[in-house]
Amino acid sequence: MHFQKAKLIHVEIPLIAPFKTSYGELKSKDFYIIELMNADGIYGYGELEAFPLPDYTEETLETAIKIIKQHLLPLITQKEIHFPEEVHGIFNWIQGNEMAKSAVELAVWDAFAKSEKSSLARMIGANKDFISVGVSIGLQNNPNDLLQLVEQYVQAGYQRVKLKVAPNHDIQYIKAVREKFPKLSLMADANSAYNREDFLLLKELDQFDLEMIEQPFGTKDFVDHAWLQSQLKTRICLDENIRSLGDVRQAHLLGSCQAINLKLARVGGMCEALRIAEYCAENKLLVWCGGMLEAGIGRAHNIALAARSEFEFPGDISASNRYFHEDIVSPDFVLDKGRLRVPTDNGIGVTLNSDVLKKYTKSTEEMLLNIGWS
Ligand code: OSB
Ligand code: MG
Repeated sequence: MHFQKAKLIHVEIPLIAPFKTSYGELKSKDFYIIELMNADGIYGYGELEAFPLPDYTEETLETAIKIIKQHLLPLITQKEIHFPEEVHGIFNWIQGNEMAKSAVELAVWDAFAKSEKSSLARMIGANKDFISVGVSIGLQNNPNDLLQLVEQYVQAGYQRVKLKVAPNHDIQYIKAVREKFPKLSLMADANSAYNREDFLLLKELDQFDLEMIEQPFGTKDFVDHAWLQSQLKTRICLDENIRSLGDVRQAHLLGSCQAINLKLARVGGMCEALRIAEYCAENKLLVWCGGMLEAGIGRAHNIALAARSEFEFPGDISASNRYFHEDIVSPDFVLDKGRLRVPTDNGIGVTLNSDVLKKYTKSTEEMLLNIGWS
């Protein structure tokens, strides 16, 4: 496949409610859509999920878009691409920059699925028609506000609830939710807000029958996580630590966790994500699909991945209306008995909604590949 044209569309959609974590607060989803066109006029779409600030990982929207323009897009035009799996190898000499790589790689996957007249899900060997989904709730100002939100999402049918936690925003909140919802599939995500000195606090969290505690310690730490896992009966899940299959192997062999939050954007795209999912299944590590507050393009990619058989635990892949008043794709994703339907149309199975897109587009750049920027 020869790619001839790329378009970078900078979009910002307001979130229905601010999303607060131990890193800070997000009020909108600020992102880029990467549109590729090949010589047959087939389009492929990817979404750049890097955040404005280098807090969750070191990439930012600014650094990632620069890497995409200067290095990644020129690379995919230098030779014919026969399979989407080739892209990961072509990008391999570039260190890090997983979110930039993922945005471009996933656009290539979409284009290949469309040219083979297959849905992306079927193309990657995913057979589910529906996926079970959960919801991730940001830090709240008091336990009552949190209880109201949990109630609302449980009523809507979400099959699992994740609560963000941070020092002074933990025991009291988790306890309140657990008391009101004794049977709810519940978990906590700390976004690396704790360290070894907080052990007694984390030990206290062990009593609430949580599915797992996600990323309690630093984003590069495997050793203290292994020590903590040996002290707790609750599973530890790693998120920020996991940038490649190598990281998953290290975590597994050291005993740093029993579960992996797998995000396409954080591991550089589909090729690495599939390797990780297979490794987890072979090694009895629980693997599930995480989220980055994706808009419609990124959400569609996540759903294709989560439709594979390795993903039994409900992902952080909520319906469009959990995040936005209106999404940039049609159709948007609607909750159906706590599940989302896996699109069956070709490629990612959704199309850009040009009216909505126009409303939230900040800028557009077009690049004729091999020729330059216009
Ligand atoms: O830690 O999983 C996380 C959102 C942005 C950055 C990091 C995380 C999250 C979420 C939201 O938890 C998941 C989602 O609903 O997209
Ligand atoms: Mg997380």
